[in-house]
Amino acid sequence: MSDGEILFVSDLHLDRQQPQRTRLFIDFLETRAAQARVLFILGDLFEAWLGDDDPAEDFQPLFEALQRCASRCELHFMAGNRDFLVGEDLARRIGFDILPDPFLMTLGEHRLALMHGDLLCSDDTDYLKFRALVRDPAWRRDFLARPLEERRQIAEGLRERSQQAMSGKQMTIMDVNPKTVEQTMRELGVDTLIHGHTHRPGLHALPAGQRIVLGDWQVGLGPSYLSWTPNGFRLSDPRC
Ligand SMILES: [Mn+2]
Repeated sequence: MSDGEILFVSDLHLDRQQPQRTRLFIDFLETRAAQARVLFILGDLFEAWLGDDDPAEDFQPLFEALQRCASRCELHFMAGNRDFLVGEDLARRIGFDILPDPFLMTLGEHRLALMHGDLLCSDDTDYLKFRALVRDPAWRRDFLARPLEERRQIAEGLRERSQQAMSGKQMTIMDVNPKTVEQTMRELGVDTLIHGHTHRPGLHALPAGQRIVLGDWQVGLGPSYLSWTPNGFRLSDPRC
């Protein structure tokens, strides 16, 4: 890849009930990201996405800002655990492509793996079972064939169950497993791993290289993003 700034964000959790958060991201797209050459959105752009046939009128200003962004720079999206139903229709509508998880790339002297991060939380076996189920093409087809309102109810039920399950889990279970991180980096042959999902932004030096964790977005805190220029990586998060 040639020179020019590359930005990485994740875990915006945009929600129709929280227009301020969407506004914050639109501002970021129109200001900070306007000069970037590439923008990666590494999952959980939406708090929930139930299918591309949802007209999502409330998100129209967001879609327009993303379209403007995609017309200026390369825009890439990777699904998170909350928006894994984003499909080719929305991708075409906005102008991004959908990356596999993990996605490998080279940046300067670095060999990178980009991930959402949920696969690294390997102590949470219940969640990984659920993930395998909902990522199955047959499950996806069946779910998307149901009326939108029914999908909403199913998703609501799933979310309640997941919140109950989470409240009984230790915090360490919901963080990455260090052995899984080491093993993943070794197997993929990378020196840099970039992911979100855990909402624990930070830079971690490891024997295999470095792990960079993107932060979640909160209205009171402001934008959280990672920037790469030929001078290196810079994590910009109000908590770091
Ligand atoms: Mn997530």
